[in-house]
Amino acid sequence: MDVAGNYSQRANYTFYAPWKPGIAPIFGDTDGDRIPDIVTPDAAGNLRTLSGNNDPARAITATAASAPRNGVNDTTTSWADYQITHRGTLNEAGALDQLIVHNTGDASLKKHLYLIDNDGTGRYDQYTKIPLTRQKSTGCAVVPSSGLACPADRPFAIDWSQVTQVIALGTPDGELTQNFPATPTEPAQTKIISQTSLLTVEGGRLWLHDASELKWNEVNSPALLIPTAPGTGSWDDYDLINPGPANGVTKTPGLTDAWQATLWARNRTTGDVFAYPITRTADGKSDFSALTKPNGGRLIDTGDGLTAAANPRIGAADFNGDGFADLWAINTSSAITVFSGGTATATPGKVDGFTGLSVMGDATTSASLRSNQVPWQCVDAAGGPRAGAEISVYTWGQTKQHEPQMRVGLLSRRAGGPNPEPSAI
Ligand SMILES: [Ca+2]
Ligand SMILES: [Ca+2]
Repeated sequence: MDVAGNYSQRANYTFYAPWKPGIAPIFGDTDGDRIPDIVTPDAAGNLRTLSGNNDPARAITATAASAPRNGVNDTTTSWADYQITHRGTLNEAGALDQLIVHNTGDASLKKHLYLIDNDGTGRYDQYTKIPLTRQKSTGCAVVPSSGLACPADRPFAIDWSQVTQVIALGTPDGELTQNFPATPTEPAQTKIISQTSLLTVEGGRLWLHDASELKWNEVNSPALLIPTAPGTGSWDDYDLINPGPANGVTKTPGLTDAWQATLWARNRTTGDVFAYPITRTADGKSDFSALTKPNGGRLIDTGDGLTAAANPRIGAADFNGDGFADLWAINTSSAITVFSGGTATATPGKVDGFTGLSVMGDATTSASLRSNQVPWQCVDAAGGPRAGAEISVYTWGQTKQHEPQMRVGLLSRRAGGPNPEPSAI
């Protein structure tokens, strides 16, 4: 990031920096540089890891051929056929994110939900893919203020084939790290000790899959339905987003403060983004009431053209480390834009809207370069990313740059109130 707060994707070679014991891990980080990453397939089906100081030349972190396949004879399936999500781990020894991936097309592969372990250096093609066990029983999540009862009839497929979306939600109870003292064999270190839960959409409904309390790298049983209130729409019309804790700290008398995960969702048609905070009951249970109404979220972004058609890939993480989750989107030209999350009420960690946008670069192989001395100019492929494109210098605002407009200083419009002053963030 430059002095003006702009993100950029640098083309200089940065040598690889694995996670160091003693350095507090960051949720969303896959390679140990303490910056969250975007892990996404490129046009060739390789898996690429993109972050603020990423070197595009070495960004492939799993080859196309390493994607989960049915057998050695299948040479066509690649990471491009998978939905990919990450935030923390399904074990208690984590420092770097695991991936959870689900095939989007192949009928046989869709039956499996795979955990892809990080090799400790950010690569995802070194270890055996772990198929997560589908639960045999179901129940309901706690939704006390929704007025909804747990339906007796809870259709639940015998495998993962009905999953149309999956996110690593983060930890509903609150994300935690812990310092571990040195042992005779290991130095002192800080680890993530909270496990991520998974959230799936199946038949338009939300299912919560907590991490197993008995076995690492497994999901808990029963699977928990989050019932949908009648007349509030279908989750099929939204894309789930996992910002981690984005609603500030939860304070409950007699209980430890908690940074509970929040769900965001993008309306696929309008592009509006909504927040659905997970809260806590007086007796300490995670309360999912806000997730019972797809159309009842709190509007946190509108007017940015983030429709599914224009920006097929969307997600969130705190890229600049200011404690507020940021929103990222990749458009149909593979340009990555980041919107910085901020608060309108001076509440630490609670995201009410977004300011400006920054172009990180290109999600395939090219990169846009910007000087931190001349932040209003950049170098990029002329006419958009394509093989053999000439390189030109652009001033932000020219129509041929990937993202021609650049809004600065305003939180996005929010529901139910005026725009806050720019100084609010
Ligand atoms: Ca990283
Ligand atoms: Ca941020």
